[in-house]
Amino acid sequence: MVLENIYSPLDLKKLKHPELIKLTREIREMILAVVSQRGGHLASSLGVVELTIALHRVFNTPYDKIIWDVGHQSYAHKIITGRRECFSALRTAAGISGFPRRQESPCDPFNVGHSSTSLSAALGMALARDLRQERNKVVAVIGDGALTGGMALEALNHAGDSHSDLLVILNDNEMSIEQNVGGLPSYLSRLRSDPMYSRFKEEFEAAVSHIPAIGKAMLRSVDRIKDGVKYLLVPGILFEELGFTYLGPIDGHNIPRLEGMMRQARDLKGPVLLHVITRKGKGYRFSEEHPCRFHGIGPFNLETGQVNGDPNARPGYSHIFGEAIMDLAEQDETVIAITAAMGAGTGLEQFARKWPKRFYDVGIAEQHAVTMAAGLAVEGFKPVVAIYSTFLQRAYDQILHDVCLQNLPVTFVIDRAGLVGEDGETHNGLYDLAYLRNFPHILLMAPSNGAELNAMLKTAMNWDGPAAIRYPRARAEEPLYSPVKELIPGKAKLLQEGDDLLILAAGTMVKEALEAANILKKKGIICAVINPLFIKPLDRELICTWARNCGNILTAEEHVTSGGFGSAVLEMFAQENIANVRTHCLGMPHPLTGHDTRECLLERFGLTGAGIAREALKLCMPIREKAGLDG
Ligand SMILES: Cc1ncc(C[n+]2csc(CCOP(=O)(O)OP(=O)(O)O)c2C)c(N)n1
Repeated sequence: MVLENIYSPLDLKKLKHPELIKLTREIREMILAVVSQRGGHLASSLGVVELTIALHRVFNTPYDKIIWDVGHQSYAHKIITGRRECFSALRTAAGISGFPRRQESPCDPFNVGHSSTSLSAALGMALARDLRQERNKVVAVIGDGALTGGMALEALNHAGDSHSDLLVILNDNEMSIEQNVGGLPSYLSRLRSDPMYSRFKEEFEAAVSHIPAIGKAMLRSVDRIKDGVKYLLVPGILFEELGFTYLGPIDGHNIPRLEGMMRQARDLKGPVLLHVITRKGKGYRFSEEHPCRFHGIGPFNLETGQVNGDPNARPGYSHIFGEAIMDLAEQDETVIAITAAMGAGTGLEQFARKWPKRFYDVGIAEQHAVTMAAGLAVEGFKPVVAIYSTFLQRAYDQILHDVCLQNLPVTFVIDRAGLVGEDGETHNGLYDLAYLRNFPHILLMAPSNGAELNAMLKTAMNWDGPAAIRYPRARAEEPLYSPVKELIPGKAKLLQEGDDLLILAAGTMVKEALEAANILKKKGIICAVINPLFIKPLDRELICTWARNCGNILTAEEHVTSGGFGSAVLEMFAQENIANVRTHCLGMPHPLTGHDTRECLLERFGLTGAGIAREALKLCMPIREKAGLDG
């Protein structure tokens, strides 16, 4: 084994080529063994094994900084940078994160998880180095998908102009999670298929610079001619026009070639972009054939490539949404579906197949998705924008400025709202209520089962203004479909009556609240339970009446406690002068760090039937004492 002797990147530098080839195999085997057990981001990590080795042989981390965009492809980097022995505990509570984290290693200079941040972060580090007059190198590794994100383009524009030494490695595997979107990927594809320019450029420069004595000066003086030639040979020269020296494209699985080009790039002045071609999923048949399915995957069988799972399990909320929107789109041809590079994840595959002209995957461009939806809405269409809660954070201003302030009928379908589990803190959807609740005109809904999701979608589509529906990364609760009745905005549902305690449970917490009420009943505490359905507007009359009745109120939500549903209830109580009640809000602490399964985290924060009952008992202590229930 070569890998068992690798404790740090320094150990890589002594290896000869045949050992490096062995090492690539061993790293891939380790990634496959662990991800098939624990789940994780497989295809992207398998694709960059050679690239990672070459980077760590040419650069000196942590002195030099390597910033991985998104960070889902960083498994080989983790294995090489001192985390080999704990790699088997990847994405577990006690183990390492699936993404680079500064808290984990000095070789992770920046925390990541969201796309297209690497260039901005790297430029910041390069500028800091320049200000301090230091000499370390800064490298950003960005995929062709992440490069389409607005932030990356903003950073390219600025970095080219900054003249700071910065190496951008464009890891081009021709894929985002799904097919890439737009003009930039087509441009890259032209570069890939036309190596003539890069060959010419290298040969030309080598030939001129070897002319004794005057070669280097001549190279400078023929720059103008060279530019003219470039225009003849390359359709765009986009990166060079932005101020980068463009190198490549080169084979990203050929370590000597990678190292050679990286050394050349490292020694150049100013911003350089090295275009590297890799194969997503490289080295495992199933992930090479199905890179999208193996982008992020649960535990699976290595032999068959099949995901372990219960075929009879209830469908997830994303699936229920995917079906519900089909029905609505059938009845109303103004319904448009929009996703930002997550068509399959959000359940829109069927829609895309049936109505390709009414489906827009805009790429990793959440802000653009929202304002484009606003444009469609102004023109009389009914856009439904399906984005994960955590990524919708990107579009805060667009939701306010372009949709809500104009009161436009855009429906936001907020998937993965709540805890996402193993992907950890960068991916949790715990802030959407807090960032949306104060926007004007918007309806905010949270279903507690599949049927409610159907009804909410219909309500949103018929609401003449913005609406949002949040639901978790989870199997949908029953009933799944039942007759789709439109809801009355702001009308909550009283699920059961009681005098001792009112439980107000949003979305996923409804089931847990009912379970808690059962537990409490056995202890002599009779609870009223309300499913608000709408987080905004709240059903003031129903909630305040039952709050006054019960005196003790517990709110529960899969969201941070500050600024969420519980906060909204407390504000309402203050506005309605509801005094002499005791209220406790259950939710997530802020900030929530680290990662664990969704179930374990719910348990840890008391967001289960038993947990809610426990809090309720504390809240109701005076009742218990009065009734002599203790002891
Ligand atoms: C803001 C944001 N939107 C969406 C995602 C989900 N996401 C994770 S990786 C990825 C695709 C990245 O493609 P690329 O950069 O080409 O990397 P590859 O996986 O192909 O190596 C997407 C859309 C994200 N992480 N961040």
